[in-house]
Amino acid sequence: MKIYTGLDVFDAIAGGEMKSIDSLISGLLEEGISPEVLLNQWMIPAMDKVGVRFEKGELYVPEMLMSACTMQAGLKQIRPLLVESGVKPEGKILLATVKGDLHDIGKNLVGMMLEGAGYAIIDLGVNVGPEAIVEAVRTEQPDVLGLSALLTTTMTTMQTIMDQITDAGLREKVKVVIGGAPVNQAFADEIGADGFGRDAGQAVQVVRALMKNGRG
Ligand code: B1M
Repeated sequence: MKIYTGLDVFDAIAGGEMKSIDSLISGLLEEGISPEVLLNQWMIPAMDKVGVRFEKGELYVPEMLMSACTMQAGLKQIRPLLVESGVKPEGKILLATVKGDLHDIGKNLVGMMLEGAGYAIIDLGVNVGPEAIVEAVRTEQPDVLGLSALLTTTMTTMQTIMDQITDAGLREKVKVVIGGAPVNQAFADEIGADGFGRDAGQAVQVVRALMKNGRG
């Protein structure tokens, strides 16, 4: 009988092998490998490898998409385990990937980690325009708005969103945290966001710190 390891999960995601991911992950979980180890040591690095190969021209969009779908399937499986703390919400977080941008794996991870840290998540999805975001801030009254962008062409929409939130008179009512590969602290400062998360773990720390310092 073949013994599977985290490396098989890495290979399945990097190779876009949708069919094998469910049984691989459930087998490893049964063997006692923690969902955090699977995620941080094997699943995220696999997507990093996909990104590097895509950049080098070794992979094309359909292959990258197969890897992304495999990653999503794996995340779906470990999601309940990552969020099973089940305590009453520490606050409400509104999440969105900005207009023009369809990347949602990172945003979903951030949402999961925040959910695991005890926050209630409202996820508006991908390709969300500034108007819809402003409207959701108005109606949902979240403590924190989390924005994600993976493209250098879409990160600038974050500035538009900040401006429209201010114009709508809502800026004092919500903290804004941004993240995504092309975004950094300097950009967050430039657009006047309250925080920047380099990864999902840091996003939780930033949200916690902002909530501690009082709402809005
Ligand atoms: Co796209 N893509 N993609 N892609 N894709 C990138 C981003 C790219 C860097 C690849 C490359 O060239 N090396 C490149 C962007 C270049 C740039 O703008 N400078 C790129 C490109 C060019 C494109 C297309 C234009 C390709 C094309 O069509 N020619 C196209 C654009 C589509 C669109 O959005 N309009 C496109 C399409 C796609 C797919 C649909 C095939 C797929 C997305 C599927 C999906 O998300 N459902 C895809 C993928 C998978 C990638 C890569 C390979 C992986 C992204 C990912 O999921 N990473 C990516 C290369 C890379 O980043 N290495 C790439 C894993 C994820 C866990 O990390 O998303 O960074 P990440 O999230 C992290 C942090 O950034 C942070 O925490 C997360 C967890 O640790 N974070 C936050 C994210 N959001 C946060 C929010 C926070 C805080 C932290 O607070 C709220």
